[in-house]
Amino acid sequence: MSVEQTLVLLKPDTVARRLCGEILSRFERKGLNVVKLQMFGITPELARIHYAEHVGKPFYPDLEKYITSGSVIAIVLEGDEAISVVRKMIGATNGITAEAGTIRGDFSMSNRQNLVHASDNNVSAKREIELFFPEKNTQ
Ligand code: FUP
Repeated sequence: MSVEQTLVLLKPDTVARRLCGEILSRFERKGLNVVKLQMFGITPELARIHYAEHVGKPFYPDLEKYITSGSVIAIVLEGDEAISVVRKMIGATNGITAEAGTIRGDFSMSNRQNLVHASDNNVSAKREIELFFPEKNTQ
């Protein structure tokens, strides 16, 4: 068992629907620690870096429109096996098929407006934490 950090984004639909507290509280009640947190708007440039693997796919233009449509909250969560624990808690990409009891399964009916992003492995966690919380901006 190893202590890991993972990057979570509360996407614009979470902010618009006032579900930030609900979702953050699930992570805290589970036992994960919030180590960094910041609210800001994602620019199209940042969206293209964050979602690099999806740029060029048919759904990318709508994905970029959505993720840049309002404020997001970026959070670094830390805990034992945090990456897989958080992925399990958020559920499958599509809210319609996501298991009940997961965040997307309980609060989303969409394949795009699915409330949260979470890093899916060690490499993406490191990359995404550095992208949203660059060292030079932290103390
Ligand atoms: P996930 O890791 O569950 O967030 O899902 P992916 O990395 O596969 O996709 C990233 C985001 O692209 C999803 F959160 C929602 C969006 N998406 C679409 O808008 N349409 C699709 O057909 C698939 C994904």
